[in-house]
Amino acid sequence: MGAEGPAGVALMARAIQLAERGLYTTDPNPRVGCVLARDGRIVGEGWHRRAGEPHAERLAIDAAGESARGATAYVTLEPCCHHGRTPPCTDALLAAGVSRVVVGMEDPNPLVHGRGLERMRAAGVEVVTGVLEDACRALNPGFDKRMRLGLPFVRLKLAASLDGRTALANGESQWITSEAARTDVQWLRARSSAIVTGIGTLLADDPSLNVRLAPAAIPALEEGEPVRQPLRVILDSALRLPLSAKMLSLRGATLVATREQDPRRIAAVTSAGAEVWVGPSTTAGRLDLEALLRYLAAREINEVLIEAGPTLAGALVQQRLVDELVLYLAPHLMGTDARGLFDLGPLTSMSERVSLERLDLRRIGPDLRIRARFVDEVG
Ligand code: AOF
Ligand code: ZN
Repeated sequence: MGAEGPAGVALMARAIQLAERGLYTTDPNPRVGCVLARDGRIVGEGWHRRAGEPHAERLAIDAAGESARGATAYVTLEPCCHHGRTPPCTDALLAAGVSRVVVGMEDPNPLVHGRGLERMRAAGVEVVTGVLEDACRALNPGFDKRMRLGLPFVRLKLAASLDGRTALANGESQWITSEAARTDVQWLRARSSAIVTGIGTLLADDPSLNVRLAPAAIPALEEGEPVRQPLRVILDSALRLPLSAKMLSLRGATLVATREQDPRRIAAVTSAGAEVWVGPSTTAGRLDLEALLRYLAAREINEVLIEAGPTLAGALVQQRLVDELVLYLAPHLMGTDARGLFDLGPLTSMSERVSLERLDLRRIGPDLRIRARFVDEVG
């Protein structure tokens, strides 16, 4: 810990802005920004763009050149001290002669986790931590949770009418929300490492579950680079996936999570272009959702977007596996027998209510968007 005056805090705010440029491209790496300043004046800036490419600190040092000597580095994440795809940033900062390092948060990666800061201190560099920590942490909810708990950050996206209905009793459901809300969802997809849905939704809608934003809409992409497609994950206990499902012919990978072990069925789905993961069952004989999330985290999946019907949404909420709810509400009333958002079963006492907090409300075109955190989220 240590104090940082308003000028320093403003420089960290700038580093956060830089880190945000990597929102759609750094996966599975964290989004990181770095500002080098001397006497309060910025002499170099950098942000991490893509795994395998240089880290934020390296780019800021290169931009500053000789001016890095004696400068203060403002970094949203603790500088790494390990050899990953790229060499340690601690060594680069020391070689460049940086004399102070101000960081937003420790790197939760067990390979770093405080050791980067220790190394800088041991070399006589003044280290200040925890500056705009909450905002720095918010850059990487998935990376942070995966590194700490071996689970991805789970965001549940739902759309309903103002009376909380998602489909008519006869199942008719498409186009509840506006075009503007659906574009907003495209940005949620674009930042996610994986999009999860259930086989019920797939059989009903044959969805694409892909990102359809133009590459030019994502400034971090260079000329000719395609938009990153999140892994599509289908929960399909009995392996009912039709081999003609639209998403199998789209760019990006599809993973089918199942309990079905029949090698012929698995081979058929595999040859149609999807990967099959045979997961464990719960005592209730359902696919173990937590085991699936742990498996995804082990595959470096940081942020998961769930786009599902009331059965899967209810099961995930009941098992406390969801971190964030993003709910779009369209200004319609859909009537008594229409389907609800979550199958949670009837509660018998108010103490069983599921609570949310930190509500954020915005208008998206003609619709409302509510974002909120589940109170007893795991992470
Ligand atoms: C930093 N600055 O800009 C980033 C950091 O495989 P590598 O070499 O890219 O290393 C990835 C790890 O480095 C990642 O898991 C995280 O711990 C850290 N990311 N560190 O000092 C950066 N992107
Ligand atoms: Zn680094």
